[in-house]
Amino acid sequence: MRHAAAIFCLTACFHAHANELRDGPNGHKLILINALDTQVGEKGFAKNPLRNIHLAIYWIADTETTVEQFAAFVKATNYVTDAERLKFGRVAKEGMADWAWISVEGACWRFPHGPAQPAAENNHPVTQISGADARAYAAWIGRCLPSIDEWEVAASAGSTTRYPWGDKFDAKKANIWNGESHRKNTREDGFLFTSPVRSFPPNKWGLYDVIGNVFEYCEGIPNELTIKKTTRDQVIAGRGGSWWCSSTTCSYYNLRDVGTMSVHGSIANQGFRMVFDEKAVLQKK
Ligand SMILES: [Ca+2]
Ligand SMILES: [Ca+2]
Repeated sequence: MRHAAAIFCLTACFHAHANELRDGPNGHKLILINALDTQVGEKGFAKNPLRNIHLAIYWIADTETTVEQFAAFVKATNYVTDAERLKFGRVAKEGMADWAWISVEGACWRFPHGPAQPAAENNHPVTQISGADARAYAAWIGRCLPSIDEWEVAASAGSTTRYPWGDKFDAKKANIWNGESHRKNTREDGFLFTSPVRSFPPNKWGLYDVIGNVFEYCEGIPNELTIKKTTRDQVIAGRGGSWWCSSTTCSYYNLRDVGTMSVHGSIANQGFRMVFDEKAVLQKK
């Protein structure tokens, strides 16, 4: 199997000591990732081939960006998201066929499943956020989104396995779609859509929900698309899968896959996690 062949994170990774936690801007709790030389990717995997990388020091949020945090950004800037501008977002409901997303008028970060459905709760990850919206938040807060490599190193936390806890999926450790199809969700993990951040155990370095809950935007074009000269103005990467991913549909709920989305698309399972540099951490807002 592809993941079984992965050789990842040699000794340098285990010296990262990524356990210092600090308060960052806008309520973000940040985990220190020291500079390191390591490996990411998977042997023979075109989207994310095995490669040596060097990363400078960075801080990464322990959770996905929440509704409350995004609301503070909107309050400070009067920012209008792509879904609000276009007046719709993409929504999936239980009972629909696999892959059958629909456009719902008025779906946006405040009402991710549409205005007729409950409002987004403050302690859930914000969704119906396009890649462009996530970049706008990141520019406001002082740093870009994580790179594909920064996300993978922090999410893996020194692990060489497919999931932070091992190679076998465990429904009690991440929020995905439980069931053989989207016609029915067994709710084995306790949640149909998003879950409050920190509902599941963190990885070894303290990051929550790296697998599942919301798909997390990352900067960088996956390897196979660089060949087609795709640019960051067209697509943005996504990692870790989401509440919508099931074993028979989306394969992205693991530490190695890399997806892509249209930069201005807004969907109920997409969100983001922030990274910060030293300056932002020391001069928190
Ligand atoms: Ca679930
Ligand atoms: Ca996630």
